[in-house]
Amino acid sequence: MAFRDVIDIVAQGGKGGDGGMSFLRLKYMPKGGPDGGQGGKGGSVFIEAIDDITSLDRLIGKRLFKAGTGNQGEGRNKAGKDGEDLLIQVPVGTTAIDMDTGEVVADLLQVGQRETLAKGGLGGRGNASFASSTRQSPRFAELGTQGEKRNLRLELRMIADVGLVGYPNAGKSSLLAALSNAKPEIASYPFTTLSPNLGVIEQGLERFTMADIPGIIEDAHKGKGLGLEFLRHISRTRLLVYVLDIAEEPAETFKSLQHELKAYDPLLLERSSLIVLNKIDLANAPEVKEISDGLSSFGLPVIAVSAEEGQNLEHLKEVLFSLLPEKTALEPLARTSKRVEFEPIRAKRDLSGEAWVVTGTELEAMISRFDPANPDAVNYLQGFFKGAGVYKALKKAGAQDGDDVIIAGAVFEYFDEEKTKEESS
Ligand SMILES: Nc1nc2c(ncn2[C@@H]2O[C@H](COP(=O)(O)OP(=O)(O)OP(=O)(O)O)[C@@H](O)[C@H]2O)c(=O)[nH]1
Ligand SMILES: [Mg+2]
Repeated sequence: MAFRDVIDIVAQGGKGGDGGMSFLRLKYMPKGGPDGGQGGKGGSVFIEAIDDITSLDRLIGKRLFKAGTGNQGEGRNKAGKDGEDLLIQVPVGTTAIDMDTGEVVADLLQVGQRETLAKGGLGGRGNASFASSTRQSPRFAELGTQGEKRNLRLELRMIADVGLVGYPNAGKSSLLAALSNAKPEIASYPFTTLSPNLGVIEQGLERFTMADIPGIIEDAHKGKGLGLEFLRHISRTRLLVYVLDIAEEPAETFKSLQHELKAYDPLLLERSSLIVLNKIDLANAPEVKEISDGLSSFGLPVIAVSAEEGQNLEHLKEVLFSLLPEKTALEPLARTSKRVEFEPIRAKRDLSGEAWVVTGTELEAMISRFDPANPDAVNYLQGFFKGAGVYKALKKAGAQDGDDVIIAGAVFEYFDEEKTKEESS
């Protein structure tokens, strides 16, 4: 079975529908008023944590997750239909990181939690919205805006209450299988487990989850073996269990495991922990006692069990329940917010020196919402330019009547403010 815990996707909100361009047509009213309705909103892309999956496998093979486009506004002031939302379902413990800004867009810690990955575009206003006493038949409408588009990395950190760590072959999967409902693969060779397994352990009404991860070996932190990249999955467990094979130098192994964990994240050593000494069926009682006592010197509780023969497992279960620290709310990853730089209006000569370029955040956004080839729309925009201070800025910079003005890629002609006023009335 494939197991993916990191996957890159593109989330794209749907484009908003354009505003409708329509005029009321009645039998005895050939020249009815404008009645183009609002364009529909573009659909958004959401991510949601659900209960019954434990990997990102379902998303393999798909890269673009695009929500539906909003429909154009219709006549009779009828709004266009909104675009359909798109829902991406992932396991609890998934984070979504914006690859371009580094922003943590979503950190899903609970079943049912839902966050927006990419917002849909806005619908444009229909021509009915642009009617005024001086403009009774607007022959233009506002365009819908593009939806947000984000390059995202989805990353899963399993959120298990208890995490099992140990050398390959120590019996981690056997322990998980013996204690929980999980059915991981178990075999007598190292690196049987290639991806984490998650199980649920129940006692009366209480329950907790337990995960095993691939075996860790010496120098894992230098990239040896498989273990290290999977340590991420135990980074949020509340209790760590060191699983040691009684026949494989348990004390040395324990020290080596702690060394590797520390190299990955020193805080892991401060986590509530215990030692499970496994495979006690391979030794006699005095040997088990001697080794257990020796391990006690590390200052952690030591429970001796046989996962295979079921020895002392009920006791281990009780200890696990008693040691599990209170469930505290998980700390969500820091959310750095995306900064939108706001640029005021500025006019300057373009590189060729033959035209003027006017920039400004609000201004550029406004232009993208109208068709520059539609004279009525341009007329409307010119009214907006005036209010926003574009003419003032151009005049101050030295623009002359008839000069070309480029705003967000669209070309307009400059006329002195006073003349423009006469024209538009
Ligand atoms: N005798 C004995 N053998 C055991 C016990 N627990 C596990 N084993 C055996 O040890 C071997 C490894 O067990 P696994 O549970 O696959 O070990 P693991 O730690 O998950 O190993 P990796 O997935 O490779 O890291 C298997 O052959 C098991 O049958 C035990 O209590 N006693
Ligand atoms: Mg295993």
